Amino acid sequence: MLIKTPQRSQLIESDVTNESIYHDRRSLLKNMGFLGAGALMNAALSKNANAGFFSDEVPSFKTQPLSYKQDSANQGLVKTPEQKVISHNNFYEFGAKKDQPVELAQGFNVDPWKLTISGECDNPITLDYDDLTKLFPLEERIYRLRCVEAWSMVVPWIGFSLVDLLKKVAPNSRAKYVAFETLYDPKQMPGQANRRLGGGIKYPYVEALRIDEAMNPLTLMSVGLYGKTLPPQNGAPIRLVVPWKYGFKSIKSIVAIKLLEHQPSTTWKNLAPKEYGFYANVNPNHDHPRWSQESERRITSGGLFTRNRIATLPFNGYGEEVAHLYQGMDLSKHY
Ligand SMILES: Nc1nc2c(c(=O)[nH]1)N[C@H]1C(S)=C(S)[C@@H](COP(=O)(O)O)O[C@H]1N2
Ligand SMILES: [Mo]
Repeated sequence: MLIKTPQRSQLIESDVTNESIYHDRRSLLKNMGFLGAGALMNAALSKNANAGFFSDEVPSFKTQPLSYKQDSANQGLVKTPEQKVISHNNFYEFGAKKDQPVELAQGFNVDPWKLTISGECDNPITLDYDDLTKLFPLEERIYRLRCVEAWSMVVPWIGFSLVDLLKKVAPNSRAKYVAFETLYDPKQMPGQANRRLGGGIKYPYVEALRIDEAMNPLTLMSVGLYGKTLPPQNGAPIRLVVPWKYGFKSIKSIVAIKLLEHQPSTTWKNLAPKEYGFYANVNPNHDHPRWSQESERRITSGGLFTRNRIATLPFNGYGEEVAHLYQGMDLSKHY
């Protein structure tokens, strides 16, 4: 069924969301021929198309409470309200619109799950669903998350450092990169079955880090947020969180981690290499070709028209912990 989206609903959406950059990224996809009437049709069909930026829908997916050690250092950060964290998402496997994942991911099956860690290492392992929350003591990490689209949140993640997992598999001397892969299951992920709904991305979604970035203690394998296991729209049952890099590096619903000798291809860099680099370190001095990265819109408890533009910090404010990883590199070249 084809529905012609009235011009007006587009206006309402951009007014309400105030998210011109969101349209910018979609216009890239559109220019590349990926989005068209179909994507607008999806928007029109979406229950919340005109409900605004955040869904007030109560998600039906059942999360479980977790035991964890509180983040004592960062309790002073003003957190983005949970309802916003779980209803304003980028997870193109469940639709390229911000309010689609919370609607389309509620039936997602996370148990059983298999996560395989293999490649250039001495002890490859496969974890199942229970291992993800039981293998390591869990800690809360309250981190800023800066999307390349120039909005940001503060999220109380729960998880463990990736380095703990890497130590377990014992990388060998050829291991220079760590690659991550999201589940490929078009039956469960409608964006993988429908090219338009999925924003034209070639699936599975893949990401990677240099091994020293992966070993940095800030690099988190997250299994929860706000005290509970992750809801599917945020990447259940396990996702990466790399707080000094643009959000697209923080790959969701991971089924494979591979230690590699050579830098692998990664999803957004592959789609538009002039716009999205391999490193993707948050950098206010290197603009996206189509918009400035000098500032960001912090998503807070305020309403839709709250003034919440703040300056973007180099490495998203985590320079003390990570700037040394890039010493001697030209960050405008290695963006
Ligand atoms: N598999 C997968 N991982 C993904 C994405 C995606 O579309 N697919 N989007 C990324 C982007 S662009 C951002 S900003 C963050 C958003 O995480 P959140 O929805 O939990 O805030 O997830 C990242 N991880
Ligand atoms: Mo993002």
